[in-house]
Amino acid sequence: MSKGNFYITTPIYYPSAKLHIGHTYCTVATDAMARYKRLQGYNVKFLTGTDEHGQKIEDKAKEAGCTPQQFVDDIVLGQGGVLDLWKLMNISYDRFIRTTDDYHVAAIQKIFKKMYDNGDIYKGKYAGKYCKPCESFWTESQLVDGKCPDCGREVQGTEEEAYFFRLSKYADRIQDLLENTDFLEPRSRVHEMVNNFIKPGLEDLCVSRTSFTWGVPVDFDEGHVVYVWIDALFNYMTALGFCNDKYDDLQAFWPADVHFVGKEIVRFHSIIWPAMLMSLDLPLPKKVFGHGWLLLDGGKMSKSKGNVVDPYILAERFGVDALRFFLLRSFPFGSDGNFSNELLISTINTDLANDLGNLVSRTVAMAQKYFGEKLPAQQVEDPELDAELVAMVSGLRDKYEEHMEHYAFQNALAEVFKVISRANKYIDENAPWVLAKREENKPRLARVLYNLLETVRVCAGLLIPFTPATSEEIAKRLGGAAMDWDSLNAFGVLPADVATLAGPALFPRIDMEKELAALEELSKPKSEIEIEPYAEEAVDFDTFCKSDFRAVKVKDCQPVKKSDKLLQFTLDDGTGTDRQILSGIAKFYKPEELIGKTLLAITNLPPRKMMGRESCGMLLSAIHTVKGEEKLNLVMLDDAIPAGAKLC
Ligand code: ME8
Repeated sequence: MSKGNFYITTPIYYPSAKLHIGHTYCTVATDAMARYKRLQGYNVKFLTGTDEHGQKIEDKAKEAGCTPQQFVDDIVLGQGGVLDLWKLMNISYDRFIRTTDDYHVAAIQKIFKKMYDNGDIYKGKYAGKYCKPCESFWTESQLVDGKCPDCGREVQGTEEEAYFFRLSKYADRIQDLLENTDFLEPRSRVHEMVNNFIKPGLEDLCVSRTSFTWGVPVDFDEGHVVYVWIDALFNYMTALGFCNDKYDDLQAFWPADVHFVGKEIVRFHSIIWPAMLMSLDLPLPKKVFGHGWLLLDGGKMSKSKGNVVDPYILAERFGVDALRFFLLRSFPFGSDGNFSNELLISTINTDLANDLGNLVSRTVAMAQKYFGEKLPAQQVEDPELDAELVAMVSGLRDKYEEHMEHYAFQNALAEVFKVISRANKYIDENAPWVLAKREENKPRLARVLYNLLETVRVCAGLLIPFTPATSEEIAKRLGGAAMDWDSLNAFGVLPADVATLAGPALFPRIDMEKELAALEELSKPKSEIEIEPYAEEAVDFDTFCKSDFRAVKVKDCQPVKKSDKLLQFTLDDGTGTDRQILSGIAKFYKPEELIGKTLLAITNLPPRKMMGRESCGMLLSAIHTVKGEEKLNLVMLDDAIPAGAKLC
């Protein structure tokens, strides 16, 4: 029986560049929450998607020489794109929205018109500042040192006819919502919103643009496109069927239970979004949670700063579950966290390899070594030795739940790992290898191992939201153990004669030094240009000096019939007699562009026949590869150098 519906969303991502570990962080957190709610028995709708309009995308597409639609299609659907990344990271979204989807575009037009009709959107003149990277309008007074208060970059002055949304009208209601309800969390973000944006006076918001076209057209006023944030924010409702017939889930899932968003877009979600919903008399989402950033060297990762961390590389090297786990174990979700490869590796080694991995492999290995496939049902408890572990395991789910309900992933995981450490200590206290020495201790030994297997079951079950594939594997190793929500609050769910299955280490230990060096190597910017490897064999000076390099002038150059490679050169080599050289460069040059040029030839090679014609020497060229494509340039000398001049 479902406990009810639960609707959770990530921000929809700008496909202006490939996504990095910061984007992955938010999506993994949302996925963990969605899986947790499913585990509890909720009917979950998890929405993610891409926010594809706006001037930034239009500009990027222009730079890339394609249409904006082609540009976003490549980043969303292309190899290594958004969909690929979510598949790799095992993101269990139920719906994916693209703001270029027809149903969404038509819905946004209807929504804009509704607010125009109810008087909350009106036409005026916009004169102010615009930050293109943030797609944000600012007034002079909001700028910090004349720059965008969000990202610190230059803003541009703009003046254009535009539509405005009466944000000012909703200032009091929004302030009340923020201050007197738990709509926005963490609470620290409330003070920031109220003090920085509401108290100084909420101004009406410019909600249309005429200076670019890549957006949802205002259908009743040609030339205007809808401000990208209106287009983007309403995705949370159009994806359920608001103002469209594509879906029919609005009744069941709106209002959203929680929107997870990064801290820099809390303003849009906690001021503009509820104000627009108020304008349309729609229920407000129950919660907006503003998470912190993953920082690199103390600063926010961004493609433009060139300091992004590639989730593909990390997932490939460490495994998807290890990466997911690290992101939520290492940083408190509501605050910023400093990403580093050292922290990633040490988290994997400590928690996953040493604590969890060892507990699973030691326990299963001992169960098999001492009893074969199944534990014997005859077991002896020792209340004194067992009580603490059993109590910790039995109380774990409630503690974990308390933290998860507050989006405190790190604390929830800390509770699980306290129990895992306790279980490892329990192994040492009970020394199964000593018990195994005497037959009469076998029933006690069986109970010790049972308690450990039961501990592993509960911990692995509670880890499902974080490490879904590993939890599934552990369930198999415990003979297909139950890991449903109710079973995670009880001790003694495994049958006494549980069958175990051995397997390879869940998380092999990583050699920190070696791995850091390998990651360093991988993070070096790769040139798209490849050059030929240098010769390893030395050539002695005298041999080299025997080569006769001469400047030659091209008198004539012709294609060679039946050859798509060869060009035939007639060259002035300064001797008074023409020299003929054939060269396989037809792919790179048209014969006529070479006539008159001064080239470099090696002239004392023995003559060779090619396609029945004699070639007396070789023309020198420079070769390299760009993105796998071979490039060749003939070495051209200054035309002032006379034919026959010797190069030495
Ligand atoms: O903001 N650490 O899209 P976006 C943590 N299209 N989170 C990070 C991060 C980092 N280093 N870098 C980015 C947008 N993010 C809008 C959303 S919703 C209606 C429209 C997070 O692709 C960032 O905080 O720029 C934001 O929540 C999300 O990635 C999407 O960023």
